[in-house]
Order: sequence, then C-alpha cells, then structure tokens
Amino acid sequence: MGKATILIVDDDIANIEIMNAVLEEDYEVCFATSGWQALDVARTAQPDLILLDVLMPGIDGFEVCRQLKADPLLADMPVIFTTGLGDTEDEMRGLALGAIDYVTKPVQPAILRARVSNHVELKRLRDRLATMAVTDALTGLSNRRHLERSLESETARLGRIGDWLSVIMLDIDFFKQFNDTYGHPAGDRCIMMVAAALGRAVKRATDLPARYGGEEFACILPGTDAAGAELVAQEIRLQIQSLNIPHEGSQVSPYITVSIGIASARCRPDLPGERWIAEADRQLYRSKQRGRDRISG
Ligand code: GH3
Ligand code: MG
Ligand code: MG
Ligand code: MG
Repeated sequence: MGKATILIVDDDIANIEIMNAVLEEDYEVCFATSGWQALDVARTAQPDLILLDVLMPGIDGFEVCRQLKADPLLADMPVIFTTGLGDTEDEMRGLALGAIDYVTKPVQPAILRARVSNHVELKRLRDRLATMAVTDALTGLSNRRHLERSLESETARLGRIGDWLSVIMLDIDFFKQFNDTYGHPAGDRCIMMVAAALGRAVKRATDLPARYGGEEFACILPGTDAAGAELVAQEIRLQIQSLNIPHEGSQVSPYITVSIGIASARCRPDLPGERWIAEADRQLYRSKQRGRDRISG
C-alpha cells in the first residue's frame, strides 16, 4: 500500500513548515492556507487525514469541519484540529463538530507524529472494512447486499428521469455436476474465472457486476435499453465461452456455459428494484427450461 495522504491547513506558512517537517518522510503531504482552499484540496486530493487550523481569515476551521462533515463524499475524512485555542470550550466545540482529535500549538513533534499515525491506521482499517462489506470474498465482485442497495438507489434515480435500466442474471449450467466431477476447489476456481469474464464483458463505469450467490451472478446496467443489454449478454457468453473450461458432466456442451435472463424497462418511481431481479430471474428460468446455454429477455 502507498503512503497515506495528509492535508495540512494553516494560514501561517511557518506552522505548515513545522508540521510538514514532522510528517513528510512518512506521508504524502498537501497544503491549504485558507478554509475555502482546504475544501477544494480535500475534494481533489482525497486525503486520509486533515490537520486543520481554527483561526484563519475567511471561513475558520470550525466552519470548514462543519462543511466537510455535511458532504457525504468528504465526511469520512478524519479531522484533527491543530490550534492555538486551548480553551476547554473550543476543544469541546471542535470535537462536537466531528473532529477525532484536538492538538494545541505549539505541537510536540513526537506527539503529532504518534497521533497522526494512530488515526491514519484507524482510517485505513475503516476503509478496508467498508470495502469488505460490499465485496464478495471469492471473486472480488460486488456482493449481493451491495447489488441490492445500488439497485434501489439506481431505480429511484432513473425513475425520476424515466431513463432505461437493464438487469442481467446469469447462472452456470449443471454446476453441481461440475463440483461432483472436478471437486469443490476446482468449482471455486471456475466461479472466479466466470466472475473475471463477467467483469471483462461489462465495460461502462456505471455498470455493476456482482455475485448474487453460489454460481449465480447479476449485473446492473443503468441507462441501457433492451437492445444494449442483449449485446452485453452476448459479450458475457462470448467471454465465458473463450475461457474453454472443460465440463464433462454438462448435458449441453463439453465446456462451461451459462444461462442468462434479462429484464429491461424504463424506470418508474413506483417500480422497486426487486421487480427487476424477479423479472431477470424469471427470464433466466426460461433459458434453463429452453435448454440452457442461452439468453432470454
Ligand atoms: P442448473 O443448470 O439448473 O443451474 O444446474 P446446477 O447444477 O448448476 O444448479 P443447482 O442450483 O442445483 O446447483 C448449484 C450448485 O453450485 C450447488 C452447489 O454445490 C454449487 N455451488 C454453489 N456455491 C458454490 C461455491 O461457492 N463454490 C463451489 N465450488 N460450488 C458452489
Ligand atoms: Mg491560523
Ligand atoms: Mg443456481
Ligand atoms: Mg446452475
């Protein structure tokens, strides 16, 4: 993992230099000399920690902290106030605004280093847990919970503008037989390879491929109509075909195949996300019924 990034905010360059000297060896350090600039740099540099002066011309550190915590994209960044204000009242105010720590100037280099190190460590742990909570451990794709949450927010968003949404579900054919023939570890490797093929097939940044469970995958395609989804489904089949994973026990092919179901419609505010899953699943079932290794929708 690369160095963590620290944003130092202080209107006094001498203070920035002192703190930079303490931190520059272990961290990527960036700076801001005013409150507005701090908010700008926080957005662009996405620091892991912000050292925030309180008294500055323009908006002060308390106001910067308030605005950071009010912005969902910035609220997770830990803030340590570094200030000449030593009153209990000031410290309480800073902590009440959501700062994780409060350090009075002049700072003790060793103490600043230790506090920064602890908070950066915690931030990284928190980031790792947040990623784990939305990721499927075997494949690295999004997990089912993340898929369902994204589907709720996407149907609400697209419903307001009446835009298209497609959801693709796919399921590996005769997979129980694959495990029986080649063993469970080989089954796991097969699931990982199919997941990677799915990842290669969906190309837009807003598309969301996920492992829905077992040997079943789903994919959310915002702004994609039925014809577009059909093309993506064909690309998924092509990518999985070119894996050439032998499957002796399959009744449809000597290689691994998948059955696919597609649900496509314009979003409406009254249609919840689960309706897309239900329809894609119904179409997937049709593909199974019609002989597997095909697309329905
Ligand atoms: P169909 O063509 O109708 O989909 O047949 P199938 O055998 O694939 O369907 P079924 O749902 O009956 O079996 C799915 C199998 O997938 C059952 C289970 O042993 C296997 N499976 C589910 N999750 C995992 C996993 O994480 N790893 C491995 N190796 N196997 C899994
Ligand atoms: Mg100041
Ligand atoms: Mg299944
Ligand atoms: Mg199956």
